[in-house]
Amino acid sequence: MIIPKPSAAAGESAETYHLVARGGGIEVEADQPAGRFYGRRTADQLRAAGPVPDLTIEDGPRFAWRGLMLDVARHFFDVATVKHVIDLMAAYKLNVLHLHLTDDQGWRIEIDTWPKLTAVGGATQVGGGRGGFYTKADYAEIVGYAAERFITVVPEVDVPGHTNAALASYPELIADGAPLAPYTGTEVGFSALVPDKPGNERFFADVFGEIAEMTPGPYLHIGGDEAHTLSEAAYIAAVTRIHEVVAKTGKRLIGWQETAVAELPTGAIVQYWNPHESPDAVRRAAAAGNQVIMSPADHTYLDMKYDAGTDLGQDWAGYVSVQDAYDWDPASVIEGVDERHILGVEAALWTETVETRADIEYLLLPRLAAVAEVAWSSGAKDWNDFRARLGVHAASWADQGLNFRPEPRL
Ligand code: TNX
Repeated sequence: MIIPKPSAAAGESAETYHLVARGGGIEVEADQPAGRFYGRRTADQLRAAGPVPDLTIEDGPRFAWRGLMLDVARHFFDVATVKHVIDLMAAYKLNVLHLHLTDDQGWRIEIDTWPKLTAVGGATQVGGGRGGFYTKADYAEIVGYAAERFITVVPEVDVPGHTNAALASYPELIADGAPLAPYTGTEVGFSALVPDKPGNERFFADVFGEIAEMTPGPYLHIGGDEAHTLSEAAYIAAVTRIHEVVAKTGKRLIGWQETAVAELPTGAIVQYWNPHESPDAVRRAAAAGNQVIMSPADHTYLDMKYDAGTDLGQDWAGYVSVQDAYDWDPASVIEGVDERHILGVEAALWTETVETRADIEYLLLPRLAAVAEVAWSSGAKDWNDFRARLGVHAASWADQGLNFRPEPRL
């Protein structure tokens, strides 16, 4: 039986719903369309579990931000595949698709004023394949498909590090001028826009300006991770400048945890990810009123292997079993970063090892359902109860022909 845990937030947000099952019929009531949508998703799960007993559910989310990040830079995924991921998210009431659109291995979004970003930077990917990119029309199609499912798309252009694809496209403007080869490996941290190059200013303004125009949602993600070749001073200067440029677009800024070493503008959001680094700067940012998105790699990095026997994936943050993805509390990850500082939870699928739709499915299922429950439910979590409920999901994934990972002890 799949009965969502009642949430403390029930009755308080546009996403809450009331569900009544009587005599096999199910009725959903909600104040707002999003709540109605989520009520129907719960009804889908109830029906998938077999004959529906009489019951009443009052439900609403613990966190406003329930996300999945998809890296389309390391390997490119076409619009149809992204829509498929959106469908999986919608089934579990996730509401933010964060697209990691640029990295060393590829630039995946059309920018009219800098056409070589996609012509050159978009033409390859990890392993040397053809890569690809989204035209503005493709991107609008993704944004529209997501919106119909109450999912906001958050674009990430990762700067100033993770920028080999951009540097190789315009070496004379934003790099040191020497020709740069496309990068098809999987190292991180070796690239950065060269400070003080005259092209940087226009690059930031044009790119973030066009991205903002393509984005009906309120957020822009500027990346900011792993710029290891820059001095701390140069890094802070770059991030501060980028913040100023993005502020002009009127969008709300998000950056990976590294950006918290800079002075963050009011309203900027920090995304925590690396359990190997000190969370001090994130704690300071939270204390200063900046909200935090929780993506601790040891619980939410769904590109980590499930265990030693998993072919796909990485293991730098350890293995992430289904239980690891389920059994954690976002408000207990960083001392001093509490419920009131946390905007929400986001899973991440980096794609260095991920090439196909089937690969995506295998790493997401069942762990995406686990992280989704962490983000949604404020009831006490019980791993054995979740594991038992997963059996119903697994049967439905099998019916849909999805390539999920069977939990050994379901
Ligand atoms: C760390 S998470 C990265 C990514 C890699 C990922 C692989 C983050 C902000 N940076 O560049 O793809 O690990 O797990």
